[in-house]
Amino acid sequence: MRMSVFLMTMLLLCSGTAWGQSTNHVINFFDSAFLPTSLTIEAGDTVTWNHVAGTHLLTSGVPGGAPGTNDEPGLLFSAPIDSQNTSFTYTFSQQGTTIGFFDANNPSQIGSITVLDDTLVFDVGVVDNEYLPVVIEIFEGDSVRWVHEPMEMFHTVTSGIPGGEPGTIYEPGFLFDEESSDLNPIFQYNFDTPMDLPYFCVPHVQFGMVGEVIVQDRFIRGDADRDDTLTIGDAISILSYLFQGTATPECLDALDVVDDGTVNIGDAISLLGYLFSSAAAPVAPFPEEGPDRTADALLCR
Ligand SMILES: [Cu+2]
Repeated sequence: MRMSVFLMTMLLLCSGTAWGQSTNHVINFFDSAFLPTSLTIEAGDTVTWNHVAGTHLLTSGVPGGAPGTNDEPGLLFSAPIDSQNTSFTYTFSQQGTTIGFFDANNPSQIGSITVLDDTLVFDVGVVDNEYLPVVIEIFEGDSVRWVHEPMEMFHTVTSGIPGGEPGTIYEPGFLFDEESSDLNPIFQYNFDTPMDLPYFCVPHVQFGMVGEVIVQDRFIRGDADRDDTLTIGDAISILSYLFQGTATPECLDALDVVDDGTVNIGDAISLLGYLFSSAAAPVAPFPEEGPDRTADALLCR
């Protein structure tokens, strides 16, 4: 019963986030105002400003904003919005920033777009003398929150392994050593570098109370050779892995160009189509590096 409540909570937490799909947001220009004046969006979303009435000059930044920053008027975009030019669309990829905009024909009209970053917080339950799930896969920048269930006995969340080599992440408590109890029911840790981190409960490790956090590397989809650009070399890398028995790449996720959870010849074909015959671009994370939030068995290490 407790287990199913916990799982339902996890599902609810997960379903609150839209993964992978970009959304278009609309702002309407009226005669002397635009609405809404501010939006909070996800990286990769687009915003379209539409003409309803008046003659406007949509300008990024803030009036008198510092040169060389996103506040500089017109640095990111500048577009007339009037009866001839009835809409303008911009894609926001700058994570974790707020970007201003205003009407240069009426500079008291200012607005802003806040772009959320794409890190997430994942829950691990500390329940029935177990960590649940035992293994959790996240991406660098994400956080894990260990949640001690009420009435559960005293545990610890201790990084490393018993007897692990000193000075490494395997040394007990090298990164963290926290109690998980009714007095300290939540412990949260931010993982900012890729690693495979084992952890354990000091009183119960001999009964098998261990867990693992797999912190994956952010990647660009299609960038099979991890040089941060998409070229024919990436398609060759995919084909070499499939047909020539080259070593298994550390970031198989990057080879899964179409994000169907497997690496196959279709990924190479799709990448070649994008590079040479204007076929569709790879799905996110692309063109910026980022996490892959679709559930599949492929990892990026
Ligand atoms: Cu324990």
